Formats: sequence, structure tokens, C-alpha cells
Amino acid sequence: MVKPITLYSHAKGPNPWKVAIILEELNIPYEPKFLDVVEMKKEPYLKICPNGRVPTIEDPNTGITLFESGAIIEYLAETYDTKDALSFSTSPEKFYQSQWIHFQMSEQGPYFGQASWFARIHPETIPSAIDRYFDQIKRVHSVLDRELAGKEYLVGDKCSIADLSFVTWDLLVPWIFGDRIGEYDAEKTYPNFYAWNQRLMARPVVQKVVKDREEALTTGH
Ligand SMILES: N[C@@H](CCC(=O)N[C@@H](CS)C(=O)NCC(=O)O)C(=O)O
Repeated sequence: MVKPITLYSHAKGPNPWKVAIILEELNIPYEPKFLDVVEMKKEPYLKICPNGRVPTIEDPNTGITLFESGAIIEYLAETYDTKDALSFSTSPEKFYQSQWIHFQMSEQGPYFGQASWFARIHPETIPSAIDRYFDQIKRVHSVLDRELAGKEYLVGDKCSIADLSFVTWDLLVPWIFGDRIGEYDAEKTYPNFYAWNQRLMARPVVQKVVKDREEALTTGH
């Protein structure tokens, strides 16, 4: 029997919820442990995640402790998705899957993160920085839109960890744009991206995790 995996998490940030979606999709038992930012930056957490951020997982079934959400979802798929229900293990699809996860981790995550920082958190208003990162959000969506022309999912003909890795940052886009959301109509500008995002959002597991996140936010994790 599979023992529950510990998922170190935080209510607000999108990266631990990305991992929760894959755990839920693969029916892997897990226990979230919510940390506040202060706890993330000191021992004992720094011993398992020198980066001082979440997510990190501890898997008692294999003895592995792992941080970085992209590495974690690849590990979960390789270890637990033995029938390739949500991932690809053969060439060339596994490399396309990796390509999109790298794109998510190196472009969507950091650019959307900087957009949210400069638009919603930074104490000074710096319009040129906000414009720069809002443009990058649109650019990332334009890349996905181009790729998704005439297809339902990024790799092959099934939903995979590559697609699902994008969901939790996309969910935050209306909050990131705030008052300026009116200047970005994704449905009209990037219809392939928009339809794909709607397809992913309609998945019962994604809906469940969105609800879990809202609950965690109201209980103050
Ligand atoms: N590249 C990391 C980024 C992790 C990350 O930025 N996590 C946020 C929550 S979504 C965090 O821990 N923020 C706390 C901080 O920045 O101090 C990953 O994808 O796992």
C-alpha cells in the first residue's frame, strides 16, 4: 500500500497547488503541511529545501525528498504513473513533455511571478516593470496559442502533466492584472489557449484543488 506523501505547501502560491493537482490526478495519497514564509526560511525546513520555498515533497515509499515543482511532477509521473495515464515515457513524446515543463518553469513561472510582484506586491509603482511583465504574460499565452492551433493538448492526444503544469499560474492572471484586466481579453486574442485552459479547468480534480486552495486561503494558511 502506498504511504501518504508529505507536501510542504502554502495557500497563496501557485507552485504547491500544481503538485497537488498531479497527486490528486494520480490518486496518490498525500498530506499537505502548510508553512508560513518565516518557517520556510529557517531550520528545520532549510535542511530539506535549501531554496527556502515551497513545494517540497517527502516520499516515505521511496525515501526521496525533492523540491522544485517541475522536478516533483516529473518524479511523481515516473514513479506512480506506470500506465502513462497522465504522462509519456517513450520517445519522442517524453521529450516534448519535458520541453513544455521547462517552458512552464523557466518562462511562465518566473514571468508571471514578476508580474504579480510588480503589479500587486512591490511597495513602489513602477509602470515600465509592470508593462514589461504584463507583456510577457501575453507573450507566453501567444506561444501556447500558436502551439495549440488544431489540437487539444500540448503533447500527443491526451491531457498530461505538461498541460496541467500551467493551470495554477493561469488561474492567478485576473488577480495579477487587477484593474487592468479589461485590457487583456484572452478569449478573443488567444482562442486556442483560452479553449485549452477551459478544458483543463473543467477537470474535476482541478476544480477540487481550486476549492482546496480557496479553503486554505480562508483558514489563513
Ligand atoms: N521554482 C520554484 C518556485 C517556488 C516558489 O516560488 N514558491 C513560492 C510559493 S508558490 C514560495 O515559496 N514563496 C515564498 C518566498 O518567495 O519566500 C518551484 O517551481 O518550485
